[in-house]
Amino acid sequence: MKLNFRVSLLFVLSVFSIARESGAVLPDLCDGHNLFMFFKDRKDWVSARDDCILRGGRLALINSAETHDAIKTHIRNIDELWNAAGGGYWFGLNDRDNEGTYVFEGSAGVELTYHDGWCSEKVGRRIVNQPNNNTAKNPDGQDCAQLWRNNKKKPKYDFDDAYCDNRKGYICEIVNSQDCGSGNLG
Ligand SMILES: [Ca+2]
Ligand SMILES: [Ca+2]
Repeated sequence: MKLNFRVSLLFVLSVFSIARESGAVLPDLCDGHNLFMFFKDRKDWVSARDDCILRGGRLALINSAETHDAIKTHIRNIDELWNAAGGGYWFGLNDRDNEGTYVFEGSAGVELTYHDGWCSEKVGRRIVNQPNNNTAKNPDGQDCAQLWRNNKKKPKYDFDDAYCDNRKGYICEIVNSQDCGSGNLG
């Protein structure tokens, strides 16, 4: 079944003032039930998670090609989102508790079942696949997932595990949002 993703350009800001006390106002994305909110003020992963919770949501759960493609298209269509702050956008996927076991934060331990989202690229003759738990800059490795910009000319926004302390933009998701129903201005 094809979800009806719609861009909701939120011109009636008063309706959303509680959810938007801080952070730049950027166009949201609605899948008919859940509202995906994009933020370019850079935060580390935990701070981004906490901000999403304060807004009544969670870091986004992206566990299907459909959702991933809709978000990628949304980012590509909107100039402000194209240049990701910090080189990518945090979302809810992480392996902080158990290395190599990826779950979604705020989703009662929902595990990753959509594995095609990970970035895979050719570097010279090698294929580099994410997640790689890179320890070059931190011996603890990489335990928080971003949608990785990855390429200046043709951003991919595929999944990459990154250092949780890095400061990036982020995507919150409000489940069954009232702003995502008949009141949506999309
Ligand atoms: Ca890891
Ligand atoms: Ca990585």
